[in-house]
Amino acid sequence: MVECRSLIPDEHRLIIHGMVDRPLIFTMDDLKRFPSVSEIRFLECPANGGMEWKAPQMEGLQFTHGMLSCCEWTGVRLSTLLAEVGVKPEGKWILAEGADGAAMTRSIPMDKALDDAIVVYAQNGEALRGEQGYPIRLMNPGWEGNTSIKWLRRLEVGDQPYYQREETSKYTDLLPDGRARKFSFEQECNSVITSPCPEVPLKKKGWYEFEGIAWSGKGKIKGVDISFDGGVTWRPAPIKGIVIEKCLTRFSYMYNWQGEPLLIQSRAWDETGYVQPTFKQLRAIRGGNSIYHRNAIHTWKVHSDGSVQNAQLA
Ligand SMILES: Nc1nc2c(c(=O)[nH]1)N[C@H]1C(S)=C(S)[C@@H](COP(=O)(O)O)O[C@H]1N2
Ligand SMILES: [Mo]
Repeated sequence: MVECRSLIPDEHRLIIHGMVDRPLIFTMDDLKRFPSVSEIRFLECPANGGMEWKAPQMEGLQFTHGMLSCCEWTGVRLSTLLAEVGVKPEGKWILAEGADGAAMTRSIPMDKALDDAIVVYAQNGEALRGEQGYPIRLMNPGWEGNTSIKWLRRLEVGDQPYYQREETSKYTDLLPDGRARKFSFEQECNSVITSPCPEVPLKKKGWYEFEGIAWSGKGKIKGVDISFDGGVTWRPAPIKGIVIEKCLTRFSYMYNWQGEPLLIQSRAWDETGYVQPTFKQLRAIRGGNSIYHRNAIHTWKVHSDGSVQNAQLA
């Protein structure tokens, strides 16, 4: 086995500069001396389900909703580091830069940086893995995953957004009138039924616990409804376990299946009152050119043999 590691933690540095009083270079030791926070948060790529805007294409939950995770992140609040360097009054945006070959960059508004953004060095109690940004990454809770820059090496404070590739040609949504939605940071309320699903068919008649997950980048999940007839009628699905803001939240519903075909859907809403839209409602405001931010109510078609298929209703 060849060990392939691009960064040595002892040598890794985070530089914070630009419109600040004291530009500073932080070593990993420096970062670990600051007070730490540990928070459970989901992380979702805004392209999750992006193949599905035009038609159901992907035969499986992993491919319609799999760009999503939830774990405990540990690190230093970005606001703590910014207090150390002293942001000048004109500092309103931050360019976050990774140390990968692409030196991936995103512009982060100062409000988020001073709110709940974290420079993380651990995930589920162990050092970040290489794929997740070792030794440090930016974590923007509830925001599109693309903004959580891995292998973080530089933060530049400026007075306006930097309009980098990942926020112009990518991660914008082309609307029907030709304008583009940009800086669409928040991952809006979404949910999906995880069992049954194409990978988890129904094997025989009888009682099943239909299960799923719901999440919102704006806070806590308040409730979830489940439908068995493609959204004609809805029943409340009990929430399971602890509800944490910006986290995956479980729901379930006991169902006695007797071989009838079903169109199963879940519809979640969050503490802001935002309700997950139908596909029709989402298309009415975004059109059909988008790739990102497809948080519409999802449909699985359950056939009488128990197999489950990805479906879309007009
Ligand atoms: N430096 C750097 N950071 C990055 C990326 C990258 O290519 N380079 N990919 C981004 C994208 S598009 C997403 S969705 C998330 C995925 O994070 P995960 O692999 O921990 O799920 O990381 C983001 N951070
Ligand atoms: Mo992504």
